[in-house]
Amino acid sequence: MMSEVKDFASPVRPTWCPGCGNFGILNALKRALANLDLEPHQVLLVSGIGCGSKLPDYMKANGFMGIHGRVLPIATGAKLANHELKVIAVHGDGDGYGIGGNHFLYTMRRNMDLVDIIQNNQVYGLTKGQYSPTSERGFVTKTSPEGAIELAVNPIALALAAGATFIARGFAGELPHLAQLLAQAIEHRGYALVDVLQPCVIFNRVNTYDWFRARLYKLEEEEGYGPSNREAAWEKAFEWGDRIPIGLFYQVEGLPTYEDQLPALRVGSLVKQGLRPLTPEEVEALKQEFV
Ligand SMILES: Cc1ncc(C[n+]2csc(CCOP(=O)(O)OP(=O)(O)O)c2C)c(N)n1
Ligand code: SF4
Repeated sequence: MMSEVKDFASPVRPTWCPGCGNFGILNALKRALANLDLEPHQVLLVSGIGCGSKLPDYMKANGFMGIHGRVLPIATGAKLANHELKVIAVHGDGDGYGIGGNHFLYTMRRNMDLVDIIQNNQVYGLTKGQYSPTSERGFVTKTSPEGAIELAVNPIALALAAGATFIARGFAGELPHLAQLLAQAIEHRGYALVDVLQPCVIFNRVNTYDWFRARLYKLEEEEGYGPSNREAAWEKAFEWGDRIPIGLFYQVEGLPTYEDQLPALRVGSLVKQGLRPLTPEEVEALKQEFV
């Protein structure tokens, strides 16, 4: 029997503000998983702390809500323990690109086989509206009345530079398109970034649904664009103004993942490897080696 969107429904009602872009991401993710005929027990959602990180509560699947910024180390550990799980990290731009920024770079370098969904609302939602790593320069908040000073992080360019093997950007207001991108990311073997433009209707009054709708276009509709050309992707990564691309920027298939190469996993994933206590002789041999 094929799985359905309702198989991923949770009885917990979201506490997100009405109109929050996270609803679109939640619905697109359920649709992507159902379209791939996956079942809740095959999926692990790992989140951190933030409005968006509440998502695992609102879906039926395995879930782990970690601490702010440490989503990718937890997702990595889970994947190494059981690489049959579809591991999906889901967290805000503050969590993923700010406090978790170094994990972001290192998970890409390793080509861990997991999906990294960033709920990119360009603001700290949960803590009530401070500017975030992706806030545009000059973005005014109560704690930055004269505007954000730093340059905004460019996740697509960072991902390209760090060697990510799947790099996409979606929009929370384009559900079928986002569901398709998420399905592609889940099917990709290796690290897959899906940066999702996610309007925060309370604390970001600049990057609204209307603001995005006036600017977004789809890469797949751009004549001559294909996701296998790194140089073309690099050029598109810097397009952020009157026109903003969404879709698959870049994908390279067939490269080995970290799990493929880790010697300890050659005989199978850790959950499949039997554990046994050391014999007294083995303990003695270890003592001789280290004492
Ligand atoms: C180590 C640590 N530092 C800071 C915080 C406070 N804090 C909680 S959520 C958050 C940022 C939320 O922004 P983002 O990650 O973009 O998620 P959003 O709420 O916008 O979905 C911060 C700074 C925390 N919980 N833990
Ligand atoms: S504060 Fe913003 S990100 Fe948080 S639930 Fe409300 S609209 Fe969504």
